[in-house]
Amino acid sequence: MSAKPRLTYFNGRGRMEPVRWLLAAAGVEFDEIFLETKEQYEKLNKDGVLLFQQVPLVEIDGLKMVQTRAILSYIAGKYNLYGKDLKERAWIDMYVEGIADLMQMILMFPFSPPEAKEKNLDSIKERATNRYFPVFEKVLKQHGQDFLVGNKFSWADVQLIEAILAVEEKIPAVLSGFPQLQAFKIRMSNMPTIKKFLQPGSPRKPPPDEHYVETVLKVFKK
Ligand code: IBG
Repeated sequence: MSAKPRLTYFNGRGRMEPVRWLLAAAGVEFDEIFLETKEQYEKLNKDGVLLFQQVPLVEIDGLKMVQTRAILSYIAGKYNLYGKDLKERAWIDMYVEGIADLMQMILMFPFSPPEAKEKNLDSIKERATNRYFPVFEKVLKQHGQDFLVGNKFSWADVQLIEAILAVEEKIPAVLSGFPQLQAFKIRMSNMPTIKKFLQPGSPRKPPPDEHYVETVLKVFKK
């Protein structure tokens, strides 16, 4: 049996959360090291572990991987969540990148100043409702299948359920005009690996709080 992947990041969502989601959805257990201090981060750099002096870091199959997209596509390929051919892979990539653009707004939200929060929340709602969610509502309606691509569970499904739940946390009624996405959410939440990840005690991280924001700022303070 090969060793569990080892994830190094903050004890919070940030850029590592989609990696946690994808591993969990694939049914893969992992270990985590949490960055709490500047010294830990400096030591990783001194030891030459971080290719671009950045986390997330994922140690898997003897690789020390950085760059979130590279990490995710490696995991998607390894666990057969990346389509059956190049064209399916292209669709998965397009969906995943679109969702990542929406998630970028959510990632940055906890770091925005209090006076910008309302405007940023409105932007998230506007983009989710008018740009991103309609795409997935339409594709699910058109093909009538359970999953986004190739009638098979993929990385795109995992990213979408993560995004739906993250947007709903901020804007509870956001799915009201999207019946296909409501059904998709229920289907995905009932998949055994995802169901487990959504239960208390799983490695899924809670919404960002002040401690998380302070830790990130402290660790990267120049
Ligand atoms: N392209 C890289 C990736 O996708 O992995 C970017 C990685 C990145 O920005 N890492 C940050 C880092 O290590 C931590 S996540 N910074 C140190 C440096 O010197 O660049 C920071 C982040 C959070 C939340 I937390 C939202 C957006 C970024």
